[in-house]
Amino acid sequence: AGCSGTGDGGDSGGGTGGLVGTGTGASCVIESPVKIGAALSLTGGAGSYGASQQQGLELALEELNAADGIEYKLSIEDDASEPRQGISVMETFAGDGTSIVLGPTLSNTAVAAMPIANEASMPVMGISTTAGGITDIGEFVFRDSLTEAQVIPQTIDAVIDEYDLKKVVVMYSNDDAFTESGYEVMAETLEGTNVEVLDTLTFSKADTDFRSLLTAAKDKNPDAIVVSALIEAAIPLVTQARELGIEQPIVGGNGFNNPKLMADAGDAAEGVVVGAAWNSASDNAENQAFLTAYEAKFGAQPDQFAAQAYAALYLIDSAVRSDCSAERADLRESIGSLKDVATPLGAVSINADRDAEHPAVVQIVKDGKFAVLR
Ligand code: 1QQ
Repeated sequence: AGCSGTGDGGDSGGGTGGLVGTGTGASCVIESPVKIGAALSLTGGAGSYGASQQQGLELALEELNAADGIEYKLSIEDDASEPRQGISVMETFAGDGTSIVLGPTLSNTAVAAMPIANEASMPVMGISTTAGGITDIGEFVFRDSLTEAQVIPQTIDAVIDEYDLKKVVVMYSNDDAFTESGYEVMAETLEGTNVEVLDTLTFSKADTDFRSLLTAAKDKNPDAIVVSALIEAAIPLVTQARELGIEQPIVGGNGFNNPKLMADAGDAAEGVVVGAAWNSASDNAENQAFLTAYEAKFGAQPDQFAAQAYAALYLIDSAVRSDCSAERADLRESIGSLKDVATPLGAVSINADRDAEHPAVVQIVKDGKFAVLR
């Protein structure tokens, strides 16, 4: 098979010679190392998500670089969980010939930083961003992370069914792009059911004392509390809810998909329900291989964020090999055409909105671990 790449992809980053190779698929050979950037929250409030993402990427990088024909060079930079730092990291990647950037970790940072990539005609792929509208930033913006809108409705439906919910209290932090977007999906989903929303309580993502809000919630006597929060708020919120005697199910959005919840909240996390983009128990071959390799490399079990990061590098490799080019413009086309790529997340396709499609799962914390609710 001949190479379908056509030379200059309109890339202004410089240093892109040799990014169009010969052959396709497994036989593709690209001369220059393919530069992949990652803007991850290694410090700051989202640091626990970023640490998992880094490990997922490092494992995939090692595996992919063992294959013939393409060498990937991965550069991971800390976005510090901050939009400003995310912008600065993205500007550096846009100017240094990087083929594609993964991240930033938070939607709140992504909405500020991804426009820089899009304006530079450099593909960028969110690997944990779940707020609505992210890929609307432009035609170079992709993600392999399912959105809140793809996960929350089935999660709420499952909880209504499982616990025969009639009335809930909703809580969310109203100063973050992801938590606000997650709240909107929760509210809309609940509106389409017979469940009554007794109250909606807001807080800041920096808050750590939820006792007065939780007392107000408890006084309403809800059947469950539905929460859109990042992990740093979720941990004290769940802990204090149980301390105040709230035994009802707590239903969380993507921010809760973090084993730090069980590590730090301990028994209080039991019974928390959360929709997830990755089923750790999935017996598909890619997932089983991922679990084994991750455990061997890091001596720990991966979480959803590691799985999504790992899957993203495989999606990129699949795209690069499909037309044997890592030029930015070619990559934009080839990522947009990905269909049914086998990953630990299941078979991933990129849809017309440049979002990922693959199965989701509803999980419940049981004995300190995420288990499948349904
Ligand atoms: C977002 C999220 C966070 C939980 C990512 C770590 O889903 O910011 O979109």
